[in-house]
Amino acid sequence: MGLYLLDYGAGNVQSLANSLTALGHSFQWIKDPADFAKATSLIFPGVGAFETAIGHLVSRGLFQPLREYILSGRPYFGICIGMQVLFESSAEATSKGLGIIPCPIERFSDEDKAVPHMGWNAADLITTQQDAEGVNASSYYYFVHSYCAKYNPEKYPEAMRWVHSTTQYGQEVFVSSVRKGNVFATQFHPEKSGKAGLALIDEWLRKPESAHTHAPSAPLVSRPPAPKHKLTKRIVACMDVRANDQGDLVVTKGDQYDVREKATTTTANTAGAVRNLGKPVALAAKYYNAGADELCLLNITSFRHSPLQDQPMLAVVRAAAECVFVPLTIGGGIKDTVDPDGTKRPALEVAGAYFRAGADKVSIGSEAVYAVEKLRASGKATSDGTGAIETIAHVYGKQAVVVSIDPRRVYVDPQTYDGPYKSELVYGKPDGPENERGKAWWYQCTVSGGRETRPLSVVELAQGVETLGAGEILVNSIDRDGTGLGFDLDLVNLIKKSVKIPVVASSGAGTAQHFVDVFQRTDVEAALAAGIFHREEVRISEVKELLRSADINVRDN
Ligand code: 1PR
Repeated sequence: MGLYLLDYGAGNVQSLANSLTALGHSFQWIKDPADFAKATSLIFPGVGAFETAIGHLVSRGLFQPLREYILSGRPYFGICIGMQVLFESSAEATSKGLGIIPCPIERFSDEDKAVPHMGWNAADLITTQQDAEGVNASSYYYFVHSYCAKYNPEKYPEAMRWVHSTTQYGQEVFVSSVRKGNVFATQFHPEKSGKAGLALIDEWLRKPESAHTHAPSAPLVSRPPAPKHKLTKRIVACMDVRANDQGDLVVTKGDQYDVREKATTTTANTAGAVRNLGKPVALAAKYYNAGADELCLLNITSFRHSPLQDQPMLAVVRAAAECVFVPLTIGGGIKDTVDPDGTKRPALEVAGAYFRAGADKVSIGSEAVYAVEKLRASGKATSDGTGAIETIAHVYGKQAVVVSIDPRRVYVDPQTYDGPYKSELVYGKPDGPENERGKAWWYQCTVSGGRETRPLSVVELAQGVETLGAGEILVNSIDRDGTGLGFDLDLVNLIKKSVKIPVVASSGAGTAQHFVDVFQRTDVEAALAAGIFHREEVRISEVKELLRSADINVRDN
């Protein structure tokens, strides 16, 4: 008897398990239908695609037992897809949901905003007359979804009696949590919502099970409470990871992607060595506690070997996920690989290993370039669906797939240039940096960490990966990497204006002001830095303090 977790085998449930362990709660896993009878309370952390979730529940004989458990009146806590399956259906899938809440799940409009809704937003209680269930209107919670239950009391009055909180994204108000009888479920991920989310999980678990069985229906209100917040801007701390010359995995940092110490800046015995800025797990924990909204671990030499053979990287992810309760993105080597013994490893299997280790998103670099080149060469509008982006997005949801772009500027003489990508040219300003004056440039894609340029522009790559199903784009810049000169705002704007999915600006941050600049002068949802955080030149709290003073919405720790 006791608390059980339901894992349908296609999502990062490890994060929830890590949260419960960190909070001191024991639990068991539902492994087959008979286990439901032993559960006196159940948490279903659903990550990924609705179709995949329903498909796995049905194929494992868990779908009906789940419905029977919920209808038995025992406490149920659903998370993300674990909330959406309570509804009748989803526009994301042909499969039906449990139909316990009589209304459909629909897709966000992307007319006025990026989709998926990815980041930290508030959850506004529909009434303060009821038990808040740990939902704190002044906290921020992590959302990552393209579909939602839209708040619509006129069309779905019975369903809206389940509403516990609503959230506004763009011009749309949707149901961010439901609570009625023995059911409590959140669209956001409390296990990835830092201290506020952990407090919510802990509150639900510390209550006696009898306290979770008779939650009253919500009042039907024509308009939900005025949202107090909007989506915050995200600050991402990035750790470029590789083995140093002694074979230890270290956090390194490139200077325009060159990670080796220069003779001029170090003592003779470290000249040429791989820069060592610390241990990955220790730095991940440090940045989580310092208020980073997301962490990114990039295995920058993974192109040399199969990441599944690279057990140290999986061990780093597993260890980091045990002490970090905000989203964790893992990049490097997410592609079809062949092990030294000839075993083929599809990208989906490589990604699955990282998700099971506790990653929330995987970042694809080189493979995305090749996939878009292949798509463009086919002359078709869509691919054959067998590539890394498509297969991972299909199983884990597009929000789990980030594409990391490694562009390098190609300078041309604007007076005489007659080459490709004229529409993407950026022109140097007379009062701009000396190396830009009188010149123009476009941005060329590279693979293998900038070691090889490819016949593809960043706009072609960005729009190509959006077509293939990527959920977010990480825009690096080889020219700005490690320079401290600030983000390449021309590059960031060029990409942000060419896609409808969220974009993360990266490379070049040197001061807190650079974060204000990128959020004031582009529409990116997030900004990433590495060197200034590793070298402790700027603290994350200082960045957020300056952003708040510029009236830019950011999450408190
Ligand atoms: O091609 O799918 O195996 O992925 C490889 C991944 O490793 C890609 O995401 C690629 O960007 C990254 N990578 C490869 N080589 C390097 C290198 O530095 N030699 N890291 C590298 C690139 C870019 C950012 C960096 C920001 C912020 N790093 O991650 O952290 O530029 O730096 P800053 O704030 O110090 O300026 P695949």
